[in-house]
Amino acid sequence: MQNWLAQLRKGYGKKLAKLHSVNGWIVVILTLTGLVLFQGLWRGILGEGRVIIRYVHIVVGIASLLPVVFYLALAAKHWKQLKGKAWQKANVIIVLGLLVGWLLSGVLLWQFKAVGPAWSSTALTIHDLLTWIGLPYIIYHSVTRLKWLKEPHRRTIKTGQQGEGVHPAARPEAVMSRRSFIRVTVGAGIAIAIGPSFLKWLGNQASPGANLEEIIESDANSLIPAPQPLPASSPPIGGGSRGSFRIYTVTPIPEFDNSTFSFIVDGLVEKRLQWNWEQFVALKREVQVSDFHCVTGWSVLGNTWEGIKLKDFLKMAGVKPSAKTVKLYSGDGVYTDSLTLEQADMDDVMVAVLHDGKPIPSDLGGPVRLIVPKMYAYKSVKWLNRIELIDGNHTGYWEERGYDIDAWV
Ligand SMILES: Nc1nc2c(c(=O)[nH]1)N[C@H]1C(S)=C(S)[C@@H](COP(=O)(O)O)O[C@H]1N2
Ligand SMILES: [Mo]
Repeated sequence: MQNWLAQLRKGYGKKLAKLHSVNGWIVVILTLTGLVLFQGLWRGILGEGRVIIRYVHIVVGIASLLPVVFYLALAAKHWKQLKGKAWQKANVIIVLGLLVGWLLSGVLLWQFKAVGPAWSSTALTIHDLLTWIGLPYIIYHSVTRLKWLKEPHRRTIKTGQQGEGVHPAARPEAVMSRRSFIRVTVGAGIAIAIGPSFLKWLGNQASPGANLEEIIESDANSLIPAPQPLPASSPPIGGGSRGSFRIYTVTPIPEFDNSTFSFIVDGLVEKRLQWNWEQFVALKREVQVSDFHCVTGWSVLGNTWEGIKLKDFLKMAGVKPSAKTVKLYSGDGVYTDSLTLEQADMDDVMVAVLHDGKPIPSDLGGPVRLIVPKMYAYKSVKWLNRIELIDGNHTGYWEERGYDIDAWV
């Protein structure tokens, strides 16, 4: 051990520089892959690529432990060297804190099945928060230290061009002011680029209710008449949902009106069924309260959903003995998923029309979405418009792209 440490400390300066650059590249990879995973926009574009990117993010994230451990071996010496340089010491602590925080919360997210939704949602909030703090910090740190900013002849371009006319004594001042000008510009640039998304994220955390209201206000569907909530829905017996939905879609968000909406049950059934909106909204509905969990770590708890049980649709249509699987289609024309007959028979699997007493807005899969509370939400098909009974298996959109077939929470 002693030998190993001594060995490591040889060529100390070079090692530290190497460590810094390896760590820098790790951060770049994690930033790029992390941003892609965070941005809902990339879901549809990348498809299967998203699962690979998630894998890279996890592997590189775990590998980021190595530079931390190597650094700790060199830390004592480095610390002595930083004597009196408070800012540089602070920088080291901030970067180490970020890396360790990201790593720990990341491991919880990676192991979401083992730790359960309560832990993974806390971990996701911490992972996001560290990113909102750490990303601007690291960008600032890197940009203000770029070589071309540090080279004296570049830094002093203005004073240099003015040539002999400038009193030498004026130069250091000019250098300083240019330097702080760059820092302020970089800082402002980062704030402008990242600020709005950060404030939005912060707002969602602080008041998910206001966020939901905004989503409802921007509902692009126009279906008449609006579904009237049952007494259990309004006010919602669940007391109102807690947490905020992240809007996920793999296509542009579809919109529906009375002329484009239809709901079909077909395939291996005794009687094919089809409704238009006026007929569909007249179906007798029920109310349930349940939690909603996404595999990526976020949850919305205590949702009061109002709709029709999936098994009631199956009863109405009459399932033929040869049917094995319930295939579920989204009105976006792309997304599908499936349940076995046994799973579809669960009491809380619901074709939902209202959430907390209000029509489900287009962003959240309205006018009609599926809810499978006991499974991860990729089973909860948005814009549900067709239920087909089939005799084989069907691999859903995300399962096809690497998600676990076993979606049980
Ligand atoms: N049609 C469709 N349904 C979908 C998805 C989708 O991209 N398209 N994403 C699924 C996933 S992974 C989740 S977590 C939830 C998200 O629901 P929300 O966008 O209402 O928050 O919808 C599920 N159903
Ligand atoms: Mo999800």
